[in-house]
Amino acid sequence: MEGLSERLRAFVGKISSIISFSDKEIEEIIKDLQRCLLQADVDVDLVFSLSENVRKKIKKEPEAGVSKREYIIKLIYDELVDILGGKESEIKLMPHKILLLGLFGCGKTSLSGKLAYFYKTHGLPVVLVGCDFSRPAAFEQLKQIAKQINVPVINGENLKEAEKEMQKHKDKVIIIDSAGRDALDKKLVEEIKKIDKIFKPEEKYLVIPAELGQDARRQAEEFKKSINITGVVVTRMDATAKGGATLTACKIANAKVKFLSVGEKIRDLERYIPERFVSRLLGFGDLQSLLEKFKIKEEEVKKIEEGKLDLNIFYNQLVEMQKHGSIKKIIDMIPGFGYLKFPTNALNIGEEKMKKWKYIIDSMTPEERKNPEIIKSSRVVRIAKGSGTKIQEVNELLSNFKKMKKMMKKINPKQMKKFLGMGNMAKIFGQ
Ligand SMILES: Nc1nc2c(ncn2[C@@H]2O[C@H](COP(=O)(O)OP(=O)(O)OP(=O)(O)O)[C@@H](O)[C@H]2O)c(=O)[nH]1
Ligand SMILES: [Mg+2]
Repeated sequence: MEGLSERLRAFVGKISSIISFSDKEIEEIIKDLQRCLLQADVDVDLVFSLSENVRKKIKKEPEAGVSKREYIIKLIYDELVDILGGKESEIKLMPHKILLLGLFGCGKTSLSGKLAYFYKTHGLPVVLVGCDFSRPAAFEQLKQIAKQINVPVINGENLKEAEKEMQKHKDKVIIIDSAGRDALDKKLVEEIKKIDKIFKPEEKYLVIPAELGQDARRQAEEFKKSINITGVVVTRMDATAKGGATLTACKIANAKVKFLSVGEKIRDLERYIPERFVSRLLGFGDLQSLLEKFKIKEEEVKKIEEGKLDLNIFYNQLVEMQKHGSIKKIIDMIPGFGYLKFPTNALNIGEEKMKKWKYIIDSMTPEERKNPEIIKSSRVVRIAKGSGTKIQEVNELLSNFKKMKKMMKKINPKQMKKFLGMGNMAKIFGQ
């Protein structure tokens, strides 16, 4: 993965050093991004559709409080997350059966042990089942692994008997290792179907080595068609630069990647979370704080939409609004908002007062900030004292907050969604 990661980090570094984003610079950014991905063996069509998406969105003006540079990096981050699988896919953290499938040497047997260890460390008991009948040594290999992590193992040579045995382990995660073959031929399909019919596993994971790159797409599609897999595990992520291409190929095949194997040791398994993966690719530190910023804004929007305005949000929104001049003028520009009779004088607050309000809010307990309704007179006195303000000033803040909350409730959610872009109230007021 090093190659792709290094290139992407250099690319993000370059964006950070750009001062003005003219059309020429923007084209240059898109070309650089294409180059990074194509060099990492990502499917050409996918790279071009990603660049089209970026091109469409990149010229949009960022929300207030977000710089163009931050906006562009977040945009690229989102698009990368999308081609690498999008939303993290669920795994079952409860007793269930998992059948592992895949061609020769893709890492099924070692994965059985890694998964067993993973579920054990999540507090779930595990049993391993050996269903590789092609080599006499296969069951021995599985037994060794089971011994290493101290879990029971069932010999699946006689499927019906093994199924009976499995009945005794209903409270466990049952992991079934199967035989590999050179290709997904008729015999392999038949064998897997038989196991599937008798054991009825809830999950059927196709195991794919990361070095497959773009070819993973065909393999995932074939397995999906003949065996109806429920997910993919990509192994040997540590051993090749093609991991990114393999993951995007799975996305094209519409096969959800559940885990990544990143080494030969029993602990070398991690859940696949596209967002985390992209964060690592792009470099953690900087990006984390940037994402945090967007996340807080998104959460604010959600709370406002649900009418759960609290004092923290109220204050942040006021700060944003003060940056946008006359609120009355802004409201008048939005169709349908005039009738709401916004208490605009309650929102146009001078710098001095904003400072005082900040002291007041800082003197409240987290509970009070979240739930200002609990602030009755004795608390008001304490807050005024703590913030060095007058009781009237605390009451004024609380009354403005109430007005704003009431006003938010009058706006219908559709209207709200439309105007709350990335989450600052200034957006409702148009700008
Ligand atoms: N570096 C690295 N090696 C791995 C990883 N996963 C598996 N291997 C190695 O790949 C080789 C094959 O692994 P197995 O688990 O035996 O593969 P298999 O699919 O069971 O093979 P067959 O049963 O013969 O089809 C072993 O040498 C493993 O140690 C990984 O994530 N990273
Ligand atoms: Mg094996």
